[in-house]
Amino acid sequence: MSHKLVPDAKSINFRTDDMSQLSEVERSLALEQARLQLEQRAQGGMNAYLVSLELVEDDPQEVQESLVELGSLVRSLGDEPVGVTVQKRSRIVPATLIGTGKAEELRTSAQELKIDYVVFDQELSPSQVRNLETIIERPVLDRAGVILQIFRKNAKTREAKTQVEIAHLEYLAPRISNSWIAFERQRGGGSGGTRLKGAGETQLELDKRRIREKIISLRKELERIQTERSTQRKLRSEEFNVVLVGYTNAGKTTLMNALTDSQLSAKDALFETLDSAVRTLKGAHNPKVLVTDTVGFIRSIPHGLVASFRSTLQEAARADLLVHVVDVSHPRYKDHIRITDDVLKEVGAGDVDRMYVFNKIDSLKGEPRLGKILARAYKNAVCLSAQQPDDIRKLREALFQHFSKNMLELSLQVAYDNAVLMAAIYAHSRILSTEWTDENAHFKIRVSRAAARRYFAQLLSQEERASLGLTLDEEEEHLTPNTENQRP
Ligand SMILES: Nc1nc2c(ncn2[C@@H]2O[C@H](COP(=O)(O)OP(=O)(O)OP(=O)(O)O)[C@@H](O)[C@H]2O)c(=O)[nH]1
Ligand SMILES: [Mg+2]
Repeated sequence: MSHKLVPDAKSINFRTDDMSQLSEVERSLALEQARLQLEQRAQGGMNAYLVSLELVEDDPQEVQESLVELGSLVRSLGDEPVGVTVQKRSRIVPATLIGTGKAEELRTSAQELKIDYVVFDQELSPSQVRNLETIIERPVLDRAGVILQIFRKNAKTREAKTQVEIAHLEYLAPRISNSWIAFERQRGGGSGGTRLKGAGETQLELDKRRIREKIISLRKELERIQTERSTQRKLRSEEFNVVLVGYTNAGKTTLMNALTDSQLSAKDALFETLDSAVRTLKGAHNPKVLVTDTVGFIRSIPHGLVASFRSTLQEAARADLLVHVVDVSHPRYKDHIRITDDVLKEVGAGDVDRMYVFNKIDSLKGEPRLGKILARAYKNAVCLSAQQPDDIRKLREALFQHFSKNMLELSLQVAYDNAVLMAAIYAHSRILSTEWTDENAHFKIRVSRAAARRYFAQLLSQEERASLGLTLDEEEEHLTPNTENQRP
């Protein structure tokens, strides 16, 4: 069985060549090849055209802002968004998302503007991609496709590369299959093709199986890498762990560099950071505070990426404190907060102590009251500019204070048959030391004040609780309403 698929394909330069001179099959192969080049390339420099659909129920401003963000995504790939269009419709066209007339207009614009590929802000099904490519005669990507390409470009460590590769194969699998089907259908239509069609299906099955096998082996590889990493992480359990989280481009890495005197890459690009980095917070302190920088979030993050980055994101769930960094100069910063909070919940970090850092206040001119408004709306918030050394000093102080105020060390004697308490210790505290005697286990643990109150306070004597400023609910009932603030 010989399929000369790629060797037969004509190499097309979309900026100069006239696609109308090609046969249907040649066109389909040229598109397939262009798509592969687009996905495999190491460099930017391409021209992209951005498209969005605005339905009656959509907020026009949100559609515009999402398109601006799509433009930043394209620029982060090193490409240039040279044109943009929004189609308003009452409902989508299932086969092509936008109307076919509009898609035909796009073909003309693509020729005139020398477009290399077209990006849709909405998610496209594999068959919509195929139909649109046939009409527009350019490779078509959706938002998820662009995000995946940025991730591929920016992944540096073995772990990140493996995670991205899994997500990419999962994204690609249905699309590869569909172009095969299209190709075989065209060939079959040409010269009495039942045999060829059958052969194509076999090839399709083969491709699908290869991709599945590759995904399975990559997952195993990822597990191995992550097991190694979790052993390293155990060594650090003595320290306080601060994890920086937030929307992409919020300034996490800039803050990380300033707080820890590091030189990690921070720039005006989306998803600049994919690999978590851990550094020690500057300033004398015992125990040490470690700061972790993480991958940013974005709206409509491809599902495969959240899934394969799940274990990296779960670092957030193990943090003693999440510092949620927000670019408050961005008009949609509230959406960014919500989207970040949603992902955090999804990875099991919804209940971790949190501090909000409203960053980039230097770019906010003419809103002097915002700081006060935010401080009122968000408990535990700091407004700052990551570029101001004085602000960084204040944040560092706030972090130390948070830990001295909110973390407690407890000594607990636990009977061996008290499975509930044992489980609570393992799930909700950091174990500093364990001693096993004949009668019971003696744990020294570090917990947040909230967890101590919920899970462990009833084990302490009333005096111990009072000295730690912990109370049980029924005790609190007898106290005056203001005692919370009077405790040391
Ligand atoms: N004006 C201003 N710009 C800032 C501030 N903090 C960060 N930036 C800029 O914002 C851009 C993004 O900063 P990063 O630190 O890379 O952002 P990030 O959150 O790590 O982004 P990703 O890793 O892509 O998710 C860079 O160009 C920074 O120079 C600030 O306080 N003020
Ligand atoms: Mg970063």
